[in-house]
Amino acid sequence: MKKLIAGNWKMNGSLAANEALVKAMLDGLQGSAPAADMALCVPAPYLAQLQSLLQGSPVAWGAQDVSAHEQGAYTGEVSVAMLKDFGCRYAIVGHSERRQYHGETDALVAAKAQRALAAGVTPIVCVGETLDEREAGQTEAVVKRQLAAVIHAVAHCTSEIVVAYEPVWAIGTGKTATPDMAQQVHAVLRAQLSAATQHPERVHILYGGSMNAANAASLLAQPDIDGGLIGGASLKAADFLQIVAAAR
Ligand code: 3PY
Repeated sequence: MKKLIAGNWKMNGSLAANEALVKAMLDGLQGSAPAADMALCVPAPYLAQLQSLLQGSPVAWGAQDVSAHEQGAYTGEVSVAMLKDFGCRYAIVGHSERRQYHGETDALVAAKAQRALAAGVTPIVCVGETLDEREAGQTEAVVKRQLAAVIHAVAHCTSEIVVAYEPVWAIGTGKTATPDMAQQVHAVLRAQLSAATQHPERVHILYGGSMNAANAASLLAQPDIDGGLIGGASLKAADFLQIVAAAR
């Protein structure tokens, strides 16, 4: 299985900056097949722009969230049908910033994952512990609880999700889990997936949380790290491409 390197632009970008960034990435690929599958998850207003810039390229695109509802009176929400209209292949669900600042629960994240999958959009399901939880020895229990909610909701489609392990204490802080620390948690997640699907090897388990051009190779060398969900470094074409090259 090819690794997957997905950018999470978070709430960054402008029409002009996006165009320059995406063109620099595509130029950097020089028409050759990238070493890893690539995707960019961008703010919803820019999905049309990304569709027009990336269509026909080897880079997929997606959203950073999706509504758990199908349609209707949900002001501010974006439905999975709308994401499909703009060719999205992926939707991040349950990023810790949404769990933390928007009160998203395991049940809501599971409902979003289920909604996305049912419409053919691959959910990138984020799990991860806070610093307090890690220090209290709860890392394994927390990530298993978060993933269990999604597995329960998507049931026999579990092999079609992407999982991203993002320790909350490593997000936007510049701190990264060591490759060993990350691998330990990835192995726990793989074992949990094995009990839920006959094809646990099909599930990309990405590491996220300050993965960058300097630390990508050692993280991606771990047996259960199948790619990365990249924050800040996905806003720099050269850094993002270096991470992709490290995923070979
Ligand atoms: C990070 O790299 O900090 C992320 O949160 C990626 O999603």
